[in-house]
Amino acid sequence: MKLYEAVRSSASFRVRIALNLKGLPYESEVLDLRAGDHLRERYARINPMRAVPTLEDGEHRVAQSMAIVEYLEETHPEPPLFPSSPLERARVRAMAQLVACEMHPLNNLRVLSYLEREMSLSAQGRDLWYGHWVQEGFRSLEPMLAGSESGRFCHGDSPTVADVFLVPQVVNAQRFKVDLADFPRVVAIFDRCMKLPAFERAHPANHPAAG
Ligand SMILES: N[C@@H](CCC(=O)N[C@@H](CS)C(=O)NCC(=O)O)C(=O)O
Repeated sequence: MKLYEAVRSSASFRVRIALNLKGLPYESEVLDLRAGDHLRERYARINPMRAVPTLEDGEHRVAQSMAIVEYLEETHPEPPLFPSSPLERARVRAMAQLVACEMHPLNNLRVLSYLEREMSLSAQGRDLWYGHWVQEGFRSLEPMLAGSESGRFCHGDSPTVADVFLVPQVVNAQRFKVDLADFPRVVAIFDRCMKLPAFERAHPANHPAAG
């Protein structure tokens, strides 16, 4: 398998974690988003959304990190990243989608660049925007982690897709120096995940192409 990715892209980071958790070897092609590699014709033919990640499996390509993680789950079920019952699966999907659908899109590179370039927002204003939406998201997630279904991780005592999506968002928030003091459960689960080699190896700082 081959992963088209970017080192600091949190959506790519999710897929690296899932591949590592499942012990799947893969080749990587790193794109430089700041240089606009993903906007060039060559990559647009690979992924018309012009975003990373894209997973290539033989002659087939899969876009969108949630679709990729679900594809990996269905083709390589062990260890499972989704619980066995429909209700539990719905719970971990809800947490993953809170990150993927409510938080990440508001803080994506193209959105932040648009705010700065087209809306003349200062770097300070951009960071305020970023921090606001991250804190809004974690404010919703924090009470969800108080339920008895949560254990050492977002759901139970082994990592699921919810942790796969949570961890990169926390790393991003740290990069933007967002205050996470109000979210002790989020931070505790993040710390536990980062002790696992699958998460640690996937961290942008540990990427072979990290600059
Ligand atoms: N919902 C997509 C998001 C993909 C995405 O937007 N990736 C970012 C990097 S994390 C990207 O390629 N951004 C390029 C840009 O904003 O121009 C997924 O989960 O894969």
